[in-house]
Amino acid sequence: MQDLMLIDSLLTQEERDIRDAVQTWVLQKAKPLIDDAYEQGYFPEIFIKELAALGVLGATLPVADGGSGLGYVAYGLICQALEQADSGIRSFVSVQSSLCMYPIWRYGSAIQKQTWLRKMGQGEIVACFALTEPNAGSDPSSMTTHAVKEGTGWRLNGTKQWITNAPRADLALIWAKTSEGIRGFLIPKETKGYQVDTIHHKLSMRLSATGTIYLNDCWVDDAACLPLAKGLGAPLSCLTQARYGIAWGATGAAIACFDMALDYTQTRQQFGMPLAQKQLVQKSLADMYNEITKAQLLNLHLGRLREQGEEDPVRVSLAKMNACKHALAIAREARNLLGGNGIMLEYQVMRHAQNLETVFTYEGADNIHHLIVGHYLTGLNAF
Ligand code: TGC
Repeated sequence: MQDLMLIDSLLTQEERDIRDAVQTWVLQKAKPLIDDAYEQGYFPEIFIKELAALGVLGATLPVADGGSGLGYVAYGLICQALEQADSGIRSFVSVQSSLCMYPIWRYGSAIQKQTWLRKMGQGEIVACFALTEPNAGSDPSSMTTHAVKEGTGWRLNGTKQWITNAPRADLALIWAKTSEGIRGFLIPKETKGYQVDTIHHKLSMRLSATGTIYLNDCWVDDAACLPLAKGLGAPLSCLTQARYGIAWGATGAAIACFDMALDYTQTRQQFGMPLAQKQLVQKSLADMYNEITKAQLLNLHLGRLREQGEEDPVRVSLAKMNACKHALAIAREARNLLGGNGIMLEYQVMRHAQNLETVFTYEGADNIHHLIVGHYLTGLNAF
């Protein structure tokens, strides 16, 4: 995509290099497999080791803890480049990095960090983050999954739903109510009483493995509990990390749709000229480009603030809300510009539009982010 506002000049050489490396992987390795994987509904296993080799798992964590020591802007650019391919690939990386490695790094014991982080960064262990339940989505405080202290450990019961990576995960981070508030438990898949079902028949995010987790008298040792995670703020802090990556990722999907629409309308001849010569088409393209540019600048500014230690979940909500809303509109408009061809898998835009329906809703539905921003603006809690 053209860089009218010279956004590249705001990036460091290291940031451009990592983005370009991910874009090259997307073009050479990911794109050839995506259409089939999307249609069949599976996540190509080979991606896991390749993503690890690129250094994108746990990208912002210190190298000593199994990460790549990159800044937030570099991580954002990674998410943007990955979602230009498919939201499912960015989701895999988000869950592994922001929702699983981050909490172990921030809230885990030294032994938990040593046991899991390096292997997760190398793609040897895949993890999932289980907060949402069939009856506790936007309101995770109403979760019914609970852990009861028993001997030298905890006994867990409950059900978690819509869990990305769950069918493939070697390890699950389960959030459960305890007498001490909400706590996080690291549960290997072999643990007795732990069971996963794959959610089939999705019409969105077909490249991503999504599951339901059942905990039936699942007993784990005290060592499985994240010692520093106490209360709902802990899982929500992980969601802040993931939502930040989603803002960049959704913008990447929008870029892919814009690129396709621009290319298509420049080559498709109707009424004796390229579609792109029509005023209505140029207006659409200019509107799409405008929103992408604004989202890129907002995401970049947010990333720089975070690199300076300016953490604020409300800012992240604003960026997630903005990027998802406009990316979805751009994907739908790209589908419109491509006419009948827009519904075909080979033209990508419908796949992105389908994915963005999920991205718009998960890890904080659009309405939730509006209410978070509304709370900030008015001081009044509408939840
Ligand atoms: P509230 O009283 O506002 O907050 C409780 C405590 O948490 C703190 N906090 C945050 N901390 C860090 N980051 C954030 N984004 C935070 N939001 C709140 C808050 O300061 C407070 O701390 P403290 O110390 O005072 O206790 O909690 P509430 O119950 O009123 O809820 C507020 C609300 C609605 C905004 C929150 O519940 C929310 O964000 N809901 C949306 C939940 C969501 O995003 N769910 C998706 C879960 S992801 C998943 O499990 C499946 S999808 C992931 C995958 O792809 O697998």
